Amino acid sequence: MALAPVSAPLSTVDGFVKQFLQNLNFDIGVSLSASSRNDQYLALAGTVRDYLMARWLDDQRRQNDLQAKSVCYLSAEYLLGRQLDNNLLAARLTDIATDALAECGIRIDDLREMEVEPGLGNGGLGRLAACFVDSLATLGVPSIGYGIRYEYGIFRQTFVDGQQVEQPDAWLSLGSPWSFPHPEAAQQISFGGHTETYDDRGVTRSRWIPGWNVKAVPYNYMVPGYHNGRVNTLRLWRAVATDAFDLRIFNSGDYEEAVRAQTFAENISKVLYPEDSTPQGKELRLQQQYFFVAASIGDFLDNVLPGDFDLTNLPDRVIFQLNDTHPVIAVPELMRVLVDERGFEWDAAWAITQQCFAYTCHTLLPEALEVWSVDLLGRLLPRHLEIIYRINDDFLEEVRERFGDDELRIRNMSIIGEHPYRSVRMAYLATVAGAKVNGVAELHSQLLRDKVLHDFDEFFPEKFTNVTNGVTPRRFIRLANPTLAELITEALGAGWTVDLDRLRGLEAFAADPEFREKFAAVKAGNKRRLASVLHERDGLTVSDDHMLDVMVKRLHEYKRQMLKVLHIVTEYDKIVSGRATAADITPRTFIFGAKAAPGYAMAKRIIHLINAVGEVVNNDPLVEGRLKVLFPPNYNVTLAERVIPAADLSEQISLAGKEASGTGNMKFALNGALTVGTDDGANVEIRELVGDDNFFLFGMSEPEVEALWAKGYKPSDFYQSDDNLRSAMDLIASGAFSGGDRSVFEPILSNLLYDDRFMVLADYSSYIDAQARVDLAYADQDAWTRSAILNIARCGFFSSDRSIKDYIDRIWHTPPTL
Ligand code: 26W
Repeated sequence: MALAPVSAPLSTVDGFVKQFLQNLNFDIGVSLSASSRNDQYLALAGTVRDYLMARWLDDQRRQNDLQAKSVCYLSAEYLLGRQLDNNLLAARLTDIATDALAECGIRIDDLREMEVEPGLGNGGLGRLAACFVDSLATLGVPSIGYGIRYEYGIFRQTFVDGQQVEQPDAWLSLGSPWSFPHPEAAQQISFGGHTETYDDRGVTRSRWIPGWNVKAVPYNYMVPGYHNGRVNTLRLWRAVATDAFDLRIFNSGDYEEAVRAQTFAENISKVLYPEDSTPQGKELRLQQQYFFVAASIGDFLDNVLPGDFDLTNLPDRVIFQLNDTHPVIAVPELMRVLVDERGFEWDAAWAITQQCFAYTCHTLLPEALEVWSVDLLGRLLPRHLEIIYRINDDFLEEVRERFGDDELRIRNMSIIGEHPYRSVRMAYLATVAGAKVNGVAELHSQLLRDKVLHDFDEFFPEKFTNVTNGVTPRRFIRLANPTLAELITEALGAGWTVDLDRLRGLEAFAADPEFREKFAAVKAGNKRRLASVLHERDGLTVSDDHMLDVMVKRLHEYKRQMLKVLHIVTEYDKIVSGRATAADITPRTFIFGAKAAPGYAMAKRIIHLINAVGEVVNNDPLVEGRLKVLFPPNYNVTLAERVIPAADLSEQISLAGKEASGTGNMKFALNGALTVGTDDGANVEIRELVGDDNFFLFGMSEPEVEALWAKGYKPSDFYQSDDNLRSAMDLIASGAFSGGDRSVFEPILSNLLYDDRFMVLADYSSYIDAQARVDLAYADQDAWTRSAILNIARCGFFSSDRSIKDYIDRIWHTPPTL
């Protein structure tokens, strides 16, 4: 039976006011006059939630009835950003809510500011997962996102004397109106203990006798599709102590021990690991990984599938998409459930498992590929280790059959590595077990096949495919850039938000002077908006008449923030050395946003240097305010939504062959910034689409990088032979940015001169040339605007809707059920 249409009155201003006041009075327990902004925010969120609720329940029931094949997206990270505006937009409630609150004497903008974004991810991979759940709901694909409800998300970054200091992100402390805990649907998750064999009517079987367990409690988040009445579910797990465990200890009278045990259990979902490239091999992280995938698989089998389901047909009902290696322990977990708990023969279970997983790789850096020491894995998950060994034995047997006793090949392909210690290579396990393996941009997928997983590509070439990343146009155009969205709708009509290829229609408008003028006004408005945000948030000043040159992304040496620093110092150096006057320099504001992993010393030093350069350049009267370096702390999704629409120039300057895809690059292009970039990741595809005239390409290509390594790269040769470079580095070395202290940034400089793994010095002169072309192009504002519009018109391909359709066609085969 369909639910009563409780939502009907909510789609009127009067109905909305009533429900809002009702929530304020009865859920929050305050009168309007006594309510705080946070109370009002919570009541508003509750009202939006009420509106979506009927659809959500309806959807769950419909999906249940349909029994269609579902995607279970397994991701340790979801970098969601604020929910209020997104949910208002999806439900078409923005105007109604704005008016309703105005009737109550409340400015909705003030309430928007109350929301603390759930920062449950590090960077690109986590944000991609958030874009994907948005597209899955908008396209109407049966799907569940599974992950971890960290109590503390990515740290809040502050600067003290220019250096990064991390603060805990207590995002739940003022309430969490978007989620619903379901303690009754908890899963019990076990760890530790040992395995034993036993005789099952003449067959020897293994079983796991765990040492301890915790409860996984699901928190459900609504994921509304855009204007389609769909509401999908994101299910994030929280760890709590099991009752039995508690009781036993309480009864023994050891209160302290009971509290300790509880804390121990709850630690599992306490905090997001802030590393985003160098896995530390920490036990708690492996606990997190197993905790959430075991809960998710258990949930799907117990609660989503009907009770009498024959698991032989599991591949018809589900595909588990592994977002990088973080959830790969799901592979032996499904095998354990099938073999140990459901009585399947090994081969039958393996045949099922191999069809139920697919793996997305998000990196090319060898040090980012996760491995777990056999020691640790065997201690925490002894049965899983046995299963991994068996998978590996069977696999290597097949390799032998095909290639003979090629021991080198066998060693290279083994899921178990031996050096420097015995370990499980999670990427290899995922590749062997997965039906498909994909990279996240054309170049990246090619390099995976040619290099990182070359032997596997030879062994099963049909597994490998590409799905180029995408970003959701709902959040990154509609919400982030409402004036641009209006201009596009004015030009093209509605509909482009869910069919981004229609942006092509803007090509014709790029030639229209009136449209260009309107576009320029939109950009100028976005710059003013950013200026006011940065002023209020950080006391920073953005001048109206500067080019905004933006580099926002995690701080990592391969992304080469140092190349950007060297460009800035070169410009400054020209002025202080008298090689140029301020008047010769195109006025630019450089904006950085970047968090460094707390244990990544070099990255933190580079942050310090950026702040130090800003301090000097911004205050030197010789510069006459024509160069500004701004580094607002704590770059996050909320700030991204303000920075990206205001940008003129997007910095995508990683060493070719290192950035798997990038997704910031897409967001900037779709908001009409031009890119200065290397031939890396998805930059390659952006450039192909927008054309060379509308993209500033520089630097070595990936084959050129390889060739230079092969020949022998000597960074000091570049330092010696390039006067600008030498002078800029010497200026830093002189202590000019460190109060005369030459030691502060010395480690950065010697790293560049003697190590320079990411070839900053080799690409420097090409980068400086590209920036000169940028200046030249920017001098013709009208031509620049035309290029900006063409960037938007030609980048519709980068909608995450297209990515999801590619996943459906190439990997999932799960048609939408709209
Ligand atoms: C601690 C271990 C670890 C290692 C890698 C944690 C997280 C990672 C991620 C894979 C890092 C990441 O976010 N990768 C980025 O994924 C994006 C989405 O595909 C790509 O666009 C970026 O190029 C890639 O760096």
